[in-house]
Amino acid sequence: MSRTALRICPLCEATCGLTLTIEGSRVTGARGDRDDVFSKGFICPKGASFGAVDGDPDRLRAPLLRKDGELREVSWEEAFDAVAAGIRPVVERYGANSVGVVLGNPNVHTMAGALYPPVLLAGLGTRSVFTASTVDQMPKHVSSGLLYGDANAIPVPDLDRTDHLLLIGANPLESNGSLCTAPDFPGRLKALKARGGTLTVIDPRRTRTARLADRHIAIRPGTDALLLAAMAQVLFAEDLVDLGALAPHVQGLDELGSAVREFTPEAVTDACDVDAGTIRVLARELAAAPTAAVYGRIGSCTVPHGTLASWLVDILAVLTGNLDRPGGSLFPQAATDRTPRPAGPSHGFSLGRWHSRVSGHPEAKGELPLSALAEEIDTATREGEPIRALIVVGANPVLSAPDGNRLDKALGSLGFMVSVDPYLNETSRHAHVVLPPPPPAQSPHHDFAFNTLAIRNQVRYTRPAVPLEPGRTAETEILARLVLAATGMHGADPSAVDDLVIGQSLGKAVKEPHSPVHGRDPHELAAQLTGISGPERRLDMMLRLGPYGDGFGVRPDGLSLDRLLAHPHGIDLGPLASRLPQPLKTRSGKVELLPGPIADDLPRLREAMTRRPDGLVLVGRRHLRSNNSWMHNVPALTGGSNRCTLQIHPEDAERLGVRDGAPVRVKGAGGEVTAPAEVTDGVRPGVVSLPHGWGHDRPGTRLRHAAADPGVNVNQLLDGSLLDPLSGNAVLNGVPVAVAPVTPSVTEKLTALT
Ligand SMILES: Nc1nc2c(c(=O)[nH]1)N[C@H]1C(S)=C(S)[C@@H](COP(=O)(O)OP(=O)(O)OC[C@H]3O[C@@H](n4cnc5c(=O)[nH]c(N)nc54)[C@H](O)[C@@H]3O)O[C@H]1N2
Ligand SMILES: Nc1nc2c(c(=O)[nH]1)N[C@H]1C(S)=C(S)[C@@H](COP(=O)(O)OP(=O)(O)OC[C@H]3O[C@@H](n4cnc5c(=O)[nH]c(N)nc54)[C@H](O)[C@@H]3O)O[C@H]1N2
Ligand code: SF4
Ligand SMILES: [Mo]
Repeated sequence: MSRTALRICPLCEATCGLTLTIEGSRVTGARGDRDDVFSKGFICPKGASFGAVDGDPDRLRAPLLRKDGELREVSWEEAFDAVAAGIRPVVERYGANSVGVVLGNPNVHTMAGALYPPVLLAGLGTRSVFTASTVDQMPKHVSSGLLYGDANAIPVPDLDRTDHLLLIGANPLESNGSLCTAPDFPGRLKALKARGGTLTVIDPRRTRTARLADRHIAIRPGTDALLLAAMAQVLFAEDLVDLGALAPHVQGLDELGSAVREFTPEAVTDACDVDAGTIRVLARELAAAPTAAVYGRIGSCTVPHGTLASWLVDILAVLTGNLDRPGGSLFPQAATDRTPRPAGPSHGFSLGRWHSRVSGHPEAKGELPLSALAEEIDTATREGEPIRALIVVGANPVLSAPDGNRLDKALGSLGFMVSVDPYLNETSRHAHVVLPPPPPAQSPHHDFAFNTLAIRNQVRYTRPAVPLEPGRTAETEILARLVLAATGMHGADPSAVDDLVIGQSLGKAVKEPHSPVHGRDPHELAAQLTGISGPERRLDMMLRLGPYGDGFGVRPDGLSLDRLLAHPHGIDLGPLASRLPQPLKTRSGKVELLPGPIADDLPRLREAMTRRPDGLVLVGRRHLRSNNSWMHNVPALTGGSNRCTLQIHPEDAERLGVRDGAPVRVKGAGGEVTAPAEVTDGVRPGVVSLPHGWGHDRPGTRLRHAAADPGVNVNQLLDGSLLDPLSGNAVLNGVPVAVAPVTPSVTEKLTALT
């Protein structure tokens, strides 16, 4: 007998609602939930393979503990005893900073990842914090922090209403979108065109998204900040700046105009390899469109001027009056956002409050660059202790961060490491303790992060689709117990962590004059919380205190967990709306158009204007049926065009003597890899492309399918020294490489002859 259950898909940022078919405790099918208020039935091949991802036989079932050098299954008690024994003495002897924490991408796709890492970091008090953000979107956080005073205030393109979309370094037809949560992103782009709108794509590759565009600009990688600065220059020079309703909310317009003056289209054309006339047209089209949205993603962030490019994306929106207006880019308002406080000057955003020990990288948003993790482990300095113990939650930096080989070695040298990970993979194989979370069907889901980035305000929650298998521990409980073990409270009831957070949050809320619960008794409020678990009670609290909440009875028709549970397909909260000046937390209370750190970084951009290196540069790419480093173990999602090949333009291939399908050697500052060539004019001349997340050939892993077609680790080509200085983000795109055909060895030649 089969049944169905709803589950929000955690496999990418689009957060589609799925209807799972379940037989016993096994997920045997998945289709789009037509009644989902947001995704309305959309599903992609990854979502359709939810059952295979969920039921992967290589998923770990029990905790592993290293004994005599070997990882063996143990009980949860034994595992957490080992965690406490591994971490506490390091904290006590060497201080909190000698315990590192690494948080990977899947934390934004689980409830556990949203609710417990903040408590872990606060409780440990370590500054050795590294996340996937610094190989991803940290430049956007820094840009938002500087412009708006809040690193998490990220405007998203109003896809469904815009007349003109300028899309930079993003390929949503493969990625399904990022920092822009939109189920069926491809369908929404087609709808934009169908209603007479225009799509411009800037990408060194002719991607599936670029093929949909009215105009595709194959820019030279790493030069978007120059192109965007030139567009801003044109807007000023041609008197096209029109702030519209934004005028009272911004400061520094004249200074901005002066700052971009020298970035004329003629000055940047050689560096960008885009002709000056085209740059002028791009600027004029943006200004002329009734509404327009500018959107930049991976290709605009993971580059040497990532923060400047991210800043300019929003600057162009401001200059054309498109920030904070329907059809432009808007600030979402999620159901679990904090109670909006009245607009006005605030604390602002600071960078570099402390620095990394070895290379002196400034912190950004409380984090150090993931590129610096290896050196923080393997290098002793006088400034302080190296990292001796490491807590890794849902991260595989051996494949996702630069120079995996060095990191691999560094991890192997740690006194203690714990990984919360469903797989024994390239990173978790180094752990002394592996704590496997249950598969997604056994976990509840709410998108704390992605609802703050969604193109429509809405809220959904799904309880576990199947009960926890015997012997499993919910990831929320795993992380709560990890918090306790790491902070000296090992053995306490895990619900103590939730009670602590609830007590603190309510205690704070009742003191805030703008809170609906101002002046009330926090204990009385806590007693009103519903939910069958600590995490549900926390969700209930956040919903009730949030912008649409019932305010614990103040607004009886407002949101609460009970109300949400009564709407299993979610609750629509309406289209995005203008919100300024409320979201601003700058010291001036305005959008600060030319913040000091940005102005100080412009000379570096000026220098880039004159550079036009010859030689090949490397960019990445994504495939619809893949996800970073962990989905190559699912047969249904591998094969076909989802392969780790080096894409190279026919002209470059010809010049270098590279044949389609033949192995080529790629050499970068951090090392060398060999991959089959894929000769295609889908990449522009001078650019080669390898996808990331491959290289599943290390010993001691348990990824049987992935190991059969391991691919190579593109990040081995990087040495980790290239960073965007403001954000600490790794440069992953536009990296110089040398490419050569692999010359057959004598034996190979002989074999070919026989
Ligand atoms: N060259 C290059 N490198 C890149 C990128 C690029 O474009 N080019 N992209 C970068 C980007 S944007 C990102 S976000 C990073 C991603 O890199 P990571 O942050 O390392 O994330 P993933 O590879 O998605 O998965 C990390 C780990 O999470 C585990 N995992 C899966 N599901 C769960 C779960 O439910 N709970 C827990 N606890 N763990 C789980 C997986 O087994 C895996 O070991 O890679 C970056 N690296
Ligand atoms: N199928 C699938 N979906 C995913 C993921 C996945 O691995 N697979 N990963 C998820 C994650 S963690 C993220 S962060 C998002 C990322 O979402 P996207 O940003 O859409 O990711 P990509 O597909 O890597 O697109 C980046 C594009 O930038 C281009 N590019 C490279 N360098 C430059 C440059 O210098 N300038 C310009 N203008 N373009 C450049 C590349 O050619 C590429 O097409 O996707 C998410 N969704
Ligand atoms: S688009 Fe993303 S969220 Fe939607 S079904 Fe596919 S993987 Fe899941
Ligand atoms: Mo990412």
